[in-house]
Amino acid sequence: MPSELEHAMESLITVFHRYASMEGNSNSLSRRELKDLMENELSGFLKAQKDTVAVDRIMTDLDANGDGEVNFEEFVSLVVGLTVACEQYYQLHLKQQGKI
Ligand SMILES: [Ca+2]
Ligand SMILES: [Ca+2]
Repeated sequence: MPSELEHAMESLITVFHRYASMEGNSNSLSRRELKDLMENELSGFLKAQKDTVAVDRIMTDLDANGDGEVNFEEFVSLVVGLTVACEQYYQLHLKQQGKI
């Protein structure tokens, strides 16, 4: 049975490929696939990002190799960035509760 962390890594891979295989290249996210993924899988964390302009900006930011698509490596940098932001928020929350 996979550990909690291994399970999280597996989920990242599964979710990425579920959306990446919807159209075109099945190993990368098109603009529309990225938009669907963000709307369905990151709606709690990205409430303010639902407009198309924000999706376009995120797409451009993520597309490190400039091919107009987001591959797994580029996608992971989004998840890492969000996770770091969440962890900072989590620390702040603990501090406010006087736990650290
Ligand atoms: Ca695709
Ligand atoms: Ca790319």
